[in-house]
Amino acid sequence: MAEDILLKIRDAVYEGEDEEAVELAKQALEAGIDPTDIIEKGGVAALDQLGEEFDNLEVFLPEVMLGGDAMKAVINTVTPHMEVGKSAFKGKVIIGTAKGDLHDIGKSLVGTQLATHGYDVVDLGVDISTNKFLEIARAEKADIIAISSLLTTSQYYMEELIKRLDSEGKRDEFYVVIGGGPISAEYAEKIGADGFSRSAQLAVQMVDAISESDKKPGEDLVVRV
Ligand code: B12
Repeated sequence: MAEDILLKIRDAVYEGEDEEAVELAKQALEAGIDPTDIIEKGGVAALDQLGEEFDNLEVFLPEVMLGGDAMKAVINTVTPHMEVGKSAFKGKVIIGTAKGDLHDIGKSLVGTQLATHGYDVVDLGVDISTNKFLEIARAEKADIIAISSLLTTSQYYMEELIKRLDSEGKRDEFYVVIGGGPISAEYAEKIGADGFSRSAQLAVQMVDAISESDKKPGEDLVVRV
């Protein structure tokens, strides 16, 4: 039963049928299916398939755009049903997608998961420059800067931000955590990030581990894949 609805959601997102996807997501919630499963097994699976087919020139940008819109509609439907963590305020996170990159679905999921697990999250949106990340993180007195990148051309800005902190002699000002399609643990280690994870759920575990450790920013890489 649950598998059936999730497969139908996956098909609706793949086809870019946002109204049908929302209707099915509501049915899934009523059937007691976990909102995270609806997002991951329903929507993300469809986007992964679209991404692969886009790569192979089997589908084109309009189809991917419609799929992305349907996914967002599903996320908007299910996120109000995610349980808010009962834990006390754990720290402030500034999150955004790197400069030149307009992909916001994964970034928003990470932000939502962190917010529902006790973090105070400021979501800056997409196409965020290094200057803007630092300016707002300083104004907000953030603990953690979280950067998402889905394009190999935008991932460089993660490195740029860490280099900037280093060159200002302020690497210990913020923990910097990163993620997104082309990002790997090796890349995170290479640029001296503090954390990397492969998914939004694992991002919570990774950021929790950072918050609970007594390491300073720049001292250790925490990976959850
Ligand atoms: C949907 C989509 C789009 C939509 C975006 C809609 C939106 N509002 O976001 C649209 C159609 C607009 C789009 C545009 C483009 N796209 Co696009 N897109 C995708 C697609 C199919 C899915 C991305 C997605 O949302 N996945 C679902 C989410 C949930 O997964 P995720 O982002 O990876 O996030 C998870 C983890 O990575 C992690 N995570 C993510 N961020 C962070 C951050 C932190 C701190 C942490 C800890 C973890 C974390 O947690 C998330 C949740 O579990 C991917 C293919 C793919 N499978 O990734 C291509 C893809 C990313 N796109 C691609 C390309 C090329 C483009 C375009 C350049 C196409 C074009 N010719 O115009 C443009 C770029 C526009 C721009 N300047 O950004 C390529 C990138 C290739 C590359 N390596 O550089 C991909 C890989 C497709 C492909 N196979 O070629 N795209």
